[in-house]
Amino acid sequence: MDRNCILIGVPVQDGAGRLGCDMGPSAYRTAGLAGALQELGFAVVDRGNVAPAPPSGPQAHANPALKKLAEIVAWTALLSDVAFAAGGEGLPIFLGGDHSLAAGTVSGMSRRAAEEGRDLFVLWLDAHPDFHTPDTTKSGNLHGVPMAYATGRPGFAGVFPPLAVAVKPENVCMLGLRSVDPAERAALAEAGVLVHDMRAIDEHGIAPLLGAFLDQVAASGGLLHVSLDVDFLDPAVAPGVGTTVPGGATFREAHLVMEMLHDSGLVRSLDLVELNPFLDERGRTALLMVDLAASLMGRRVLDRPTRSF
Ligand code: B3U
Ligand code: MN
Ligand code: MN
Repeated sequence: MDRNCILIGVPVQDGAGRLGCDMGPSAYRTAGLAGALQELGFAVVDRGNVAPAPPSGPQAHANPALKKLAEIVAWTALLSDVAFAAGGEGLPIFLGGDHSLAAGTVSGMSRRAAEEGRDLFVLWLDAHPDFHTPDTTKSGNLHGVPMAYATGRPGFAGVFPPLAVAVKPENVCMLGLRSVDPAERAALAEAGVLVHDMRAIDEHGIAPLLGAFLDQVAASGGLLHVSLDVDFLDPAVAPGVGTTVPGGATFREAHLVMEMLHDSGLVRSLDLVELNPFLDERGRTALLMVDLAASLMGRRVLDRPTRSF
């Protein structure tokens, strides 16, 4: 694991259905992310927040439901370049912001992997697959499309920035799904994405499912990007998110995932997304996300501070 950690604030909220994700980067800073990483021995640079140039006007599309298309296209173009560059300098942690930011971070990291002659693998920790295209989304919220974009699904040409290097769908593992729209279900099956929904986690336990994927990444010499959506977690432990879905990962399952990721030594970049501080309770979701990031970066369970609320 790279010892240089680069924090990049991405206050995008135009991809989500409600306001508030733009406060996410501040909440992670207030919850002490940089200090937690420094305690683990990382050199941490906080680059502050990034912002794209405002789009010159609305962008037309046949789907009238689409919201803020021009804005999300601008974020995607910017973040793809930012991720490509930062991925060559250290381990970037993208502080969201809504999940639309992953269209940029995953595509940028995929280009970075190709530059190194390797494949990008993506671990997608989310209640949702975010596998809509601009044509299939009914809500029109573009945080529902980033993985379809990054894997080169049809429907993005001439709408989103051209993709330099598509992620191979078989290199993507989605863990924790429990809210999948019919069009996404069909597209996931057609593309051949590895999907472990909550039922699979209940039946088999999260460790063997994740372990098999990590073995696959290691065997192929790939580079791993982790995208953690707050709603991967059960809303009982992580209420600070706009799209709560019951039946999510427990505190213990989430920490185990992070600890296994740390032990694998494979992680090259991380998204922390969908935190909505306006909906949080006394910062508990922000603090939990910081604790999970610290687990991923090597904090051991016995070193974890006890939190009370
Ligand atoms: N699939 C639904 C719901 C959703 C996706 N991502 C989030 N919610 N966070 C949609 O709107 O596309
Ligand atoms: Mn998501
Ligand atoms: Mn989600």
